[in-house]
Amino acid sequence: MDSKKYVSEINSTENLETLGELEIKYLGRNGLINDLLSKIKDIPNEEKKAYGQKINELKTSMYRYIADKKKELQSKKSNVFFDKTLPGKSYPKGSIHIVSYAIEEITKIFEKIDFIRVSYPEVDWEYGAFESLNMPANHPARDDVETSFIDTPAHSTLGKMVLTPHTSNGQNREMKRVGKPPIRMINISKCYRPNWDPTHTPMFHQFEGLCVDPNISIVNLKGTLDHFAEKYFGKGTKTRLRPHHFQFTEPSFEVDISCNNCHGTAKVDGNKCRVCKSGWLELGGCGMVHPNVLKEGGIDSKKYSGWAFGFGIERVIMMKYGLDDIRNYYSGDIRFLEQF
Ligand code: FA5
Repeated sequence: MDSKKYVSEINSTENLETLGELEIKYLGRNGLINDLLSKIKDIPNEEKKAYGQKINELKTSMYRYIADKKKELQSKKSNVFFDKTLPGKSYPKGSIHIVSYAIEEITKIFEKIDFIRVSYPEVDWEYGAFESLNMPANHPARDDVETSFIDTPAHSTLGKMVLTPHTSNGQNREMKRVGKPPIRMINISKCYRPNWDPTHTPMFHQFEGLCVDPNISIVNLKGTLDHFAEKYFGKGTKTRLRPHHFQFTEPSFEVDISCNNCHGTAKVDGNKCRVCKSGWLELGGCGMVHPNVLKEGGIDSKKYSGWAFGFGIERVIMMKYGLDDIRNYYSGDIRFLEQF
């Protein structure tokens, strides 16, 4: 081959792509060098040695020219002018989900006052979800219209498997785990109920507080709720208890917090507050742990007393930011989620 031809071809290449093509053309599996080597069988024996040497020299020379050209083109590429003053490209930023963020905030508030964060199963036996909580077999919440049952064989003593409708199933487990009070639990987990409207989703989260020790009273409960309300919703937020009924607490209450929009006055600029209409917003349920629940957890109800509460995470977020439809949290609509 005319050596001038390949040298000028290689030297006149202006980019790495074309050089790559030339490398294949000369040195590739079906390239010129291999083609010449395959012809060695047709060369007379006495000329074979010289022929082979010539091809090897050609091959080495091609390698060298290609390698030199490659270096030259690469160094040209890295010398391309780079303007440091141009504005950078902005990439979309991710953020943690509004519910995960609230879980972190709530955990921190309770950990600071010595509560231990636990997360008990979201699939449990009827015993944990109802029986251990003083809820007899005929309790309406145990109906399959209210609770989702898992289609597996029932346990001989613990009953059927359910998707837990509340985090109160953690009470019995925590009493048995700790054994001897003091107990200060904050149980955060997923719950399931067949509901779908602006304030209810089939899957939601609750956080459940449980405190058991000697001489624990409603005063401790109210103090803890006030502390949480101020830390989570802001200074000056108050709580109030209204009598209610739960099977697992006696007495039982519903908890309200003062509305941050009207500061509990029910009026804004002389008009009815559009957020609460009454000065108060409902947070969830609470009460003094029923003696039967303590007994079932292996705790002497004559020696110890306790309180418990259970609130919806989606609900507290709604109240904090003045949102009106919790279904948006799970819509996957980035325009809604990226606001937080
Ligand atoms: C209970 O679930 C009781 N276990 C709470 C409790 C615990 C009382 C300990 C006493 C002692 P309730 O059914 O009211 O209570 O639910 C509590 C909160 O969960 C509600 O206020 C609401 O914020 C939230 N919640 C209930 N159902 C849903 C749902 N489908 N979607 C979103 N949040 C819900």
